[in-house]
Amino acid sequence: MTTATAVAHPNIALVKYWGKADAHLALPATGSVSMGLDVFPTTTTVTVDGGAADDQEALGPRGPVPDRRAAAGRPRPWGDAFTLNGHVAEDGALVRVTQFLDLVRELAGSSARASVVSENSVPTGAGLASSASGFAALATAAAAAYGLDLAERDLSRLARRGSGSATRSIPGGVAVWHAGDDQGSYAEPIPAPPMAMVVVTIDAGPKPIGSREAMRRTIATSPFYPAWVTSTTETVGEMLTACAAGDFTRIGELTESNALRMHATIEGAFPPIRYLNSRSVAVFDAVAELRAAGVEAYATADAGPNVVVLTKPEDRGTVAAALAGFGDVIESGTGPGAHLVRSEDT
Ligand code: 2P0
Repeated sequence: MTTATAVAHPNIALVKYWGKADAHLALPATGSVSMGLDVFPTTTTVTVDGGAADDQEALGPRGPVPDRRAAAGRPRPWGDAFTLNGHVAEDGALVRVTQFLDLVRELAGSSARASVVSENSVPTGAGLASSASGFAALATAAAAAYGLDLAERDLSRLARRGSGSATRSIPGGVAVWHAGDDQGSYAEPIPAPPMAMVVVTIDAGPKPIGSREAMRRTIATSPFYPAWVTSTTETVGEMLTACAAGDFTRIGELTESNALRMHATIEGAFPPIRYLNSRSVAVFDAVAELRAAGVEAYATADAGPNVVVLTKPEDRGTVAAALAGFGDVIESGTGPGAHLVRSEDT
């Protein structure tokens, strides 16, 4: 058996990804730019059954293999196993992991099944990109466990197939995810000034509509979507220029503007989708007040009510103290890329 363990962190987009050009290949409609966090890591261990040439003939943790024809077209109950935060996953979550592992097996020329054990400290489903750290860690661990030696660029392309935002959690730090074709759509680190974030968790419960479905509805029904694609493409270029120049103020202004444009576009869907609630808006107001008082802080929010505030490392304590009344407040610096912490044949 081969076992590999990887750690990955979430990232928060400064310029958002919202909408796919190709759902099968997980190609985004636009580029995006993010900062990787150093909090909320996901640790994932993938163990591959080595010996069996045809894994479906092997005995697994769930017992002997049933008649494979009877299960044709259904998730393989004797196939991969996935445990998330101590709970055995079934149905949707297991299917998504199995489909991802199928891609890895295709690259590796393997038919061996795998056991995946993941500990995710992101509040799952709360709009804090749990799928980003989740699929970045899974891609890194699974590639190693199946014996693939992928360059960072190809690992980020692989992670992309699991979840779009996971592409950017492979390099970590400040990263750009390029729009493009399958070969050209990957993430890479970019130079940027020192930055920090303060995560204000207003609600850690599951969101009413997942981002994948919400993206589809936005594309299909929001009259603002074409303008989102045009303006975000421009904003990516402006953000890359601001990052290269070390212009924190410009980075912050572009970040807050792009987040509000994304939410406006989503709110334009029919039936409407609204992720921000009144407490989220109150945090945006408080951040504006901080700026008026001379503290450089800029708000952003993903597919949920929680607000993340971009600030300078020296101001993160001040910002966290000012926002403590709005919810759980966690400070983060710029985090590392996804990395292996263990890989061995047993
Ligand atoms: C982002 N979000 O750029 C944007 C901003 C949420 C709001 O990427 O369908 O879970 O798996 O590619 O990556 C969340 O969407 O979607 C996301 P899929 P994903 O971070």
